[in-house]
Amino acid sequence: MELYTIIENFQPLNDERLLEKAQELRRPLRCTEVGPAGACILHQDEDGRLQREGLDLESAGSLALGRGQNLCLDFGNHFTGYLSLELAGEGSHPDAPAFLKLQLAEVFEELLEDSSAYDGWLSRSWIQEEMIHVDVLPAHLRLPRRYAFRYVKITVLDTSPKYRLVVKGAKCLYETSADDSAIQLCSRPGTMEARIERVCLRTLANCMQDVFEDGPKRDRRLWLGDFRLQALADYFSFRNLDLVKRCLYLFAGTRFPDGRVSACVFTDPEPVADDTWFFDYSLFFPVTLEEYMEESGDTQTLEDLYETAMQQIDLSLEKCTPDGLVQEEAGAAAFVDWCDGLDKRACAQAVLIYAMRYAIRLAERRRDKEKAQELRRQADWLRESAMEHFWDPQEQCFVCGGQRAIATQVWMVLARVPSPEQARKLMEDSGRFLQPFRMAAPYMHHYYTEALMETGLKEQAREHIRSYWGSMVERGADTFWETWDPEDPEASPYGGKIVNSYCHAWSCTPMIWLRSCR
Ligand code: RAM
Repeated sequence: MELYTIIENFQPLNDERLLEKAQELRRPLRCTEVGPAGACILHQDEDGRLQREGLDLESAGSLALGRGQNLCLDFGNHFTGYLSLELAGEGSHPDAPAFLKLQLAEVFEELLEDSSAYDGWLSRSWIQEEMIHVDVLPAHLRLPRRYAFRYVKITVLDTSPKYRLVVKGAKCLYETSADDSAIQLCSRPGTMEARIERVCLRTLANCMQDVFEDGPKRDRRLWLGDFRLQALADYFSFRNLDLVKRCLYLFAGTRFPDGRVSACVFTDPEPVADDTWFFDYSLFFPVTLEEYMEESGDTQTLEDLYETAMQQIDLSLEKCTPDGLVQEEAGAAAFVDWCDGLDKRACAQAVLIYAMRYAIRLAERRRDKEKAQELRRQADWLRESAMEHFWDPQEQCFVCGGQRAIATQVWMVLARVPSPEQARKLMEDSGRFLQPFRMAAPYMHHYYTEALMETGLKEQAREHIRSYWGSMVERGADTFWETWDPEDPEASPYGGKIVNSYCHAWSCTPMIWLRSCR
């Protein structure tokens, strides 16, 4: 499913005062220098099978590489940062440039993929791969791009018959805005939960940069649905509240001309709203603001952003039919999940009702009684319509466009559309809705887990965390992935796994439940 919009001559509505506040909240990143922890060489055996030959670091640092040979470095964990290499020649004086191919990978399998075979709808420019000429040796080569990686493969495309190349050293300048100095694991050491918790923390830290990035490999920017979950996870871990605040101001500071909060904001060279709007994402603005208020009690921010928050609800209500249903077109403009063919109307309706609950709390904080009351009335109206239109009393579940999708049940439960008894029953039996519209991204699995928790099914929720997120850990994840379907490990929403992100912050949320001991 291709997911982007292009609006001709899009002119975002900028509020300079809010953008200035966002700029004032910029902080220098924490930088640490790290080196590789291991090395290997990849080569094909006589039967054409790929073999991985391990090397100690000392031998790797003196290995002379000629045409077609390679060296892979393993940094031992996932990092977001800058790579530099110490290169030298061995043999006669280099009489021709060293021509290198560099591949940086978050997971080892990425190194084995053939990037030229990628033919998806997302730009191939995200593939972390460079061809570089080094004219003079020895050289200190610092790559200008920031990468997200654990592994680096250096292939010598050519030197000359007179010399070979030696990679004497490698460094990564690791950057994050997360301070992990006071972090301790909450889960029992040695358990799967502890392993999941550790991976969650690493995932969030590596996405915490100048803003909460969705993923440091791709798209490296602020997406609202992702940001809401990152902010939540941050409250249970690094508590960088200034970063949350900065992102809230960015979303409010640059919007659609009619006031809608964009699905995504670019921050460089200047903050600017993307011309993409998702019905559900914009509604996470009031949700995220309310949760931030709960953590911070920062009344000035509420004062500055209240209007924008309320406007998201009002504009969404304008997209409802007179009988209290989200219009078809608006429903189709919701993201919900990377699940092909999912009818999203009911989910969109539920997200609106869910967001209104948070907006009511915001209105109460502002002592805006009239608004709170009006919102309550409207939410009841939407809830009744949802029940009338989507609830199937025979089957005791929600049906949208003939589908009994898990996403629909989950969002209706979270919106508290069914009664508590109906909701609990739905979630107890949620196994019957898992096919055919399977959840595709950990983002949807987060809301599934939340719905289990909400209905008091704590053990089921924990079991889901252990089995779903645990299956990524079992496959060696250092950080959690953007999309993962254990039943279809090769799936990619983009038409090729090589552009998938393997450190994606919306996947780090089990720590919310695993760290509730804080
Ligand atoms: C992906 C982004 C992000 C998500 C959007 C909908 O491209 O990486 O995580 O919010 O799509």
